[in-house]
Amino acid sequence: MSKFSEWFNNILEEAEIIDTRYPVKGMHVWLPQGFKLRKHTLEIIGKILDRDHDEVQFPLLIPEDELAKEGIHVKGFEDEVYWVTHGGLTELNKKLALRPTSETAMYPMFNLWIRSHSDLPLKIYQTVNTFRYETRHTRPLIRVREITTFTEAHTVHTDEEGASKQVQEALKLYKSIFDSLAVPYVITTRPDWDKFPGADYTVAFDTLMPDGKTLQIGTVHNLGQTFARTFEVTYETESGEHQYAYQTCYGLSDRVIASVIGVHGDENGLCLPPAVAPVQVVIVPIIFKKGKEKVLEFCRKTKETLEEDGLRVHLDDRDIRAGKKYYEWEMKGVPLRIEIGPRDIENGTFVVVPRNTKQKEFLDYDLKKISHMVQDKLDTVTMEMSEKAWKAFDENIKTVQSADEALKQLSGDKGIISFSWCGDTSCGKDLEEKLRVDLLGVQEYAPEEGTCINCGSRGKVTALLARTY
Ligand code: PR8
Repeated sequence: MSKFSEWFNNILEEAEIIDTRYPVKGMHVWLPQGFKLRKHTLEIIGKILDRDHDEVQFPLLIPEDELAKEGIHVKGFEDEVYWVTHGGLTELNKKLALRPTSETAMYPMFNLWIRSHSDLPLKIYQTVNTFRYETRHTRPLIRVREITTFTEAHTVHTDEEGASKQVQEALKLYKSIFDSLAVPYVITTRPDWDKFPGADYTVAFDTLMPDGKTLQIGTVHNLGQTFARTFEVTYETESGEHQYAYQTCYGLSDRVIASVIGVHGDENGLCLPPAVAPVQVVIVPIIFKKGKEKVLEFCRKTKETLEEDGLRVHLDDRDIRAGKKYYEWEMKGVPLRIEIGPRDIENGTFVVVPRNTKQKEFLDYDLKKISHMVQDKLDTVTMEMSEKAWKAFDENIKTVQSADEALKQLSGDKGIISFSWCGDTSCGKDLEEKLRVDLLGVQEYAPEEGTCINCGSRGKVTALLARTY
């Protein structure tokens, strides 16, 4: 196990995010702290999607014949599907699949819903659990067999242009989601051999974990007309003709939360962006025998005021050493600590300590302005976390001129490697095999004039490769 894996597994337990001891491989229990983190993350995702998608919910079970309808799609998922074969003791006439994703659950319904061009575009999403019998090494949140926060959006358009515009729109939405979480990313168009089963093309977001391996944290697929033809998703044009629609879909998973934990964490534990932290501010009273009640009263009033202004605050008035409290809340990743002691009250000040820098600062205590001041500090924390994460990320993207140089880089710090590629499938696959890496894909807007680092012919694109999760 790598050092990062060990850190990751320990922090999930110590910070009470999930319990991995559930007796089904790849399926875990969300604990109260983790559930809050999950809830706030989903709120961000939901808020952004709600701008122009409608939320819906489809059943978990998909009839075998629907799942099997789209040949390429089912081939891509056939070894990952869990099946329900019995209802009690009765064998079912038709097996039912636990959804690995919901195209084949939704599109037969789209066939019923969509009649005319005026029904389009259709843009929906749902946040549900999906099941994939992953055969590769499972890891909590990163590769699970029950994905518990699968947020899948599905859109339908009258024409090709509508679908490709939607892909760009989805990329924008996902950028703003990851930006809110201060998680850096690269966006690439996946090579053909790695696209979503049934898609015309797939565009993916990848971030970098501290061990130098990339994690795919979101994907946007242009489905063209493949599924529309299979499921008869048609509409009537203005002139009365019947046409197949164009579709896209895009999805996020528990990996979004894994990336927040992995990207920002440090040797002291979690470091959570304020937007998703279950507790945004912890108040630690500095108590001496004398004046204890007064300090507590100040702390309570501060908590009340901050909460009234919409912040998530915890007052830690346990009768234990302040140092022990600091350690615990740092480990849990609370973005800001406030300390109030008798001397602060005397001086009309209070202390703030941001989790990301741990630099103590004295501020003037004014109950009327305190929420504003604290919010300001939290905004600074978000900005600094984002800057730090992007800087580390950018430093780990290296351009190489040869396959040997790529190999050397991968055996050291790993990270992401940018290189000139001819774009040929057999060359790309050969490179993947030789270097034991994944070709993430082609970077957008990066036409390249160099020489392909593998076959030496003309480089047509700038591509990225990395060791991946
Ligand atoms: C679709 N259909 O399904 P996708 N554990 C955790 N996260 C995972 C796992 C796993 N086992 N497998 C995939 N993901 C499309 C789009 C509806 C929505 C995450 O696409 O198969 C990955 O981050 O690419 C992936 O980008 C995302 O789910 C969507 O899955």
